Amino acid sequence: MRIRQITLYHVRIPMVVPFSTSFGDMYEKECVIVELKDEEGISGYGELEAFPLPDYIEEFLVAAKFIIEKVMLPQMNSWEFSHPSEFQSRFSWIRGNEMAKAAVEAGLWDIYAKKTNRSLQETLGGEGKFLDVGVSLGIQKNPAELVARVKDCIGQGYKRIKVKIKPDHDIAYIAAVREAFPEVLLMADANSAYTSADFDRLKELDRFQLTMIEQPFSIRDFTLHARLQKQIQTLVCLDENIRSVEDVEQAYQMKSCRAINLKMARVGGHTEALKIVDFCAKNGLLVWCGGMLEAGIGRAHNLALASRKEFGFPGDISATDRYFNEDIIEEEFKLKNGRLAVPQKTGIGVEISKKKIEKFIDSKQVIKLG
Ligand code: OSB
Ligand code: MG
Repeated sequence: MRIRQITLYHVRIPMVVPFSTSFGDMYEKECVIVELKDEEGISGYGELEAFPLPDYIEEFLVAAKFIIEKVMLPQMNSWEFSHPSEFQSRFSWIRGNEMAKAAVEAGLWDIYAKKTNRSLQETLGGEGKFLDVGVSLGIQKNPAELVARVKDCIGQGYKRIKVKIKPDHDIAYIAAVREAFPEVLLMADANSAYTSADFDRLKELDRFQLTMIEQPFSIRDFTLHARLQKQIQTLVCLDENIRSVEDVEQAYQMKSCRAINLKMARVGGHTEALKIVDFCAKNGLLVWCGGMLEAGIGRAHNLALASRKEFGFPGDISATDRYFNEDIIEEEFKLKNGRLAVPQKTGIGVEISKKKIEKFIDSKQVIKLG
């Protein structure tokens, strides 16, 4: 296979409610939809999930877009591949920049699935028509407000609730939710907001039967996470730290965590994600699918991957209406009994809506390859 043309659609989609984390507030989903076209005119789609600022991890949107446009694409001139996994070795010389790589690789997987007449789900080894999913709630003004939002999500059928925390917006909030909903699958995500000075605070969270605490410490730390995991019953989960299967191995060797939030965008694509899934399954780490407030293309990719049976826990893959009034694909992901349908058509199984993209577009570039 050969890629002949690439289109980059830079879009900004307003969010239904702002999403507040320890690193900032998000009012819209700004991302780049990558459309690859091969020599037979088949299109494959990926979504660049890097955020506008380097506040979640180091990678950020214009830098990632530059890497795709000015660094990777010129090197895809006359590049032939027979399987999408070849992309990883082709671009292994580019350090980091996992989200840029994941966006392009995702398009190749979509084309490959379409050419072999299979769904992406089947291509990635997933199964089942529906998937249990959870919801991730941003930091709220006060505990009562959080309880109200949790109640609403449980009412809608979500199977698991994640609550964003930061110092001073943690124990009272989690205590209130746990008191109101003693049975709900509940977890907390700190997005690296704590330091070694906060150990006692974090240990206090151990009494709320949380299923896990996600990434309390800094994005390169394995040592403090290991020290915490030794002192609490609750699983420590790593998110920002994990960019490759080697990072998962290091976390495992150092006992830094017992669970992995897997975002294919953060680890450079499906090829690396599959290696991580395999490593976790073999070594008894709980692996589950995280989210980046994806638009429709990214969500379809996540659903296909998360339908692999190794994913033992409902992911951060909520229905479209939890994020947006309108998305950039024709379909809407709707919650049914706390589950989302995994697209079953060939490829990613969803269609870009050029009309909807038009509403949200910032800029569009078409690049032809030789
Ligand atoms: O840490 O998992 C995270 C959103 C933006 C940035 C980081 C994270 C998140 C989420 C939202 O928790 C998950 C989702 O619903 O997409
Ligand atoms: Mg997280």
